[in-house]
Amino acid sequence: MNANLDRSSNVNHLHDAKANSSTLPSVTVIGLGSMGSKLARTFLHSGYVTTVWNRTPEKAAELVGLGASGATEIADAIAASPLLIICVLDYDAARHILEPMKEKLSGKVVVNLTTGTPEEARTMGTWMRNHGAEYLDGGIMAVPSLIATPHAVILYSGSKTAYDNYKQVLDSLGTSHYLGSDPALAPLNDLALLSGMYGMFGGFIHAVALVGTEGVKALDFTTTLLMPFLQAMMSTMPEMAKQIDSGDYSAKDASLAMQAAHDTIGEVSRVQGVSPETFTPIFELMKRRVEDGHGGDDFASVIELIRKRPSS
Ligand code: FVH
Repeated sequence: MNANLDRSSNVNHLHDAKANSSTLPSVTVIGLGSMGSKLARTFLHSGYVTTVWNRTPEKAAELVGLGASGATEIADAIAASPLLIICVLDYDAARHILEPMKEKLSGKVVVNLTTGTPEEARTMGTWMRNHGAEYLDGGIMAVPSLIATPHAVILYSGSKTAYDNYKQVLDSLGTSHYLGSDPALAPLNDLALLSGMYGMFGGFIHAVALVGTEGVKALDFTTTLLMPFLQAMMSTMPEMAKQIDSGDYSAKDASLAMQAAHDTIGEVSRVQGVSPETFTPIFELMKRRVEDGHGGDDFASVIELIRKRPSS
């Protein structure tokens, strides 16, 4: 990937986009899978002149019917708008589409909403800058049906200028969060949020399986007991987060030694015929922390067994 810096044209274009607030900027959406199609429909609905392109052109037909311009060639799609939104399967697909177009990217703002790794985002950001484009990486924390509602949280990182200039356009998709200038931050936070979600879902299916052995209906248990309980437990998270930030884990209510004294959850699960395999990993970490002499700590100190501190 060759360097081809052309910052001046970027800056001019970005100033134009912000200055002329009475004219809505036009948008190109590249990738019309379930998510890309919904993004394009949202831009159209919000009044933006929208151009669309997809590897399989048939997927553009419905959007063209709704008023989008369907580009046959990717080069035409890129030329059509100052703002390019790309949302395809993965970064390999994004590179496959954009690499042959590198000479056409100068002066564009590229917002990549494809899911990827922090390293892929950083590499893509450098490549874009080297070709004169402003780059924002994005992580969509929502399914297509939530797009255009406040529940669609979308994380952005990369060019702050691009974010500030196109925030209004991006806000039409949901609730935007800008996380910083390093493009890696959006995918890192995206994956961290998903990890939190899967941890919670793992606990959910274990809990429901456990009470299900005695005929308790999943829905009753979930709405009446589990959700209120988890909400109460979630309210303790800021305190745990403070402990993690400060490194002071002194137990206030419930020590690790007390919590890890007996594997009652694992034992009862086995007696009831339920596999404890979603619960066991966290319990093993709690026990290890106690064995290492930190039984007087709160739960949050378990992070010391898995964390890597940022290099200063
Ligand atoms: N859908 C969702 O709920 C999630 C929510 C969170 C974020 N993701 C990410 O969004 C990216 C796109 O997801 P999608 O749901 O739109 O995915 P598909 O419906 O499978 O569409 C895939 C599009 O990618 C195109 N594509 C795939 N490979 C290539 C390639 N080699 N060259 C060019 N385009 C390619 C595909 O084109 P086609 O098959 O229609 O020709 C679709 O446009 C994704 O990163 C999610 O993780 C969505």
